[in-house]
Amino acid sequence: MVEVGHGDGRPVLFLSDAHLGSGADSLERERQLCALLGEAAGRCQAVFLLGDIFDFWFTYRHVVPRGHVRLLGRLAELSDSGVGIHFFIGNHDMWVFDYLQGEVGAATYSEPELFLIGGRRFLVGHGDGLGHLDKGFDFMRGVFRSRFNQRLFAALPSSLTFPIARRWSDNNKLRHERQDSLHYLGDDREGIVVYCRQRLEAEPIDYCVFGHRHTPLVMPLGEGCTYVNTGDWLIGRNYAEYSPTDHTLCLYDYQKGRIG
Ligand SMILES: [Mn+2]
Repeated sequence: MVEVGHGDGRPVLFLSDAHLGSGADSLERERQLCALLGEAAGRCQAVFLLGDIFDFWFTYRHVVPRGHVRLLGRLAELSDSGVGIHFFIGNHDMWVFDYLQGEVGAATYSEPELFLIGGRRFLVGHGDGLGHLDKGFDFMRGVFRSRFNQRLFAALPSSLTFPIARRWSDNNKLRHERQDSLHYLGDDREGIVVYCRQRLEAEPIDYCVFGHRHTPLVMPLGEGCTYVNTGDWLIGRNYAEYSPTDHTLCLYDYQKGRIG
């Protein structure tokens, strides 16, 4: 279990699925995200970025892909000012690898992880491939997470590989639309819920915080545990904020205020 923060009462932020690089308003979304993180710098002790922050990324040994410089700079500022950054790799930006660890000191995770924040136990992750309800997705995830395929990808010219990656990203989006999956699908069809309930049988957890579903949600899971989905920073401008002083975890929209 990873202990988070400085033991003080300052809040912790969670957000996911900005899919920067996707859509005509990407730069505007990036600026708004930087504004939120700028406010967080003086106010929060840690920020959790729960996956698919970038719509696509590939970390090369010697060169850096174009784009996202505002966010990368802001993350570096945050980290330098002492705010802990916890970065989860999503299914769109799984090839970030250790880039943010090295550049901005962000602790990076590729699987769900348990954290102790203000004395409460948090199970945190992106949320893709959990519950193993979609075998096709599981297979493709395995293909893209294979070290061999990653080395092959790195060795090929980006003019060839980036269009392939773009298609994988678009295919993921089509899958979302086809399944009309922006709505809660039911307890037995929500992979994150299936997974969290299994984890809850083995150990006590106070909060399960995930992204990936693009649907902001607060829901009791039983056993005193609350499931929070951070929605997105793509259609919404959603984030969750946990206050260790009064042990509340609330959902907000940066433009609309509190939503849950
Ligand atoms: Mn995702």
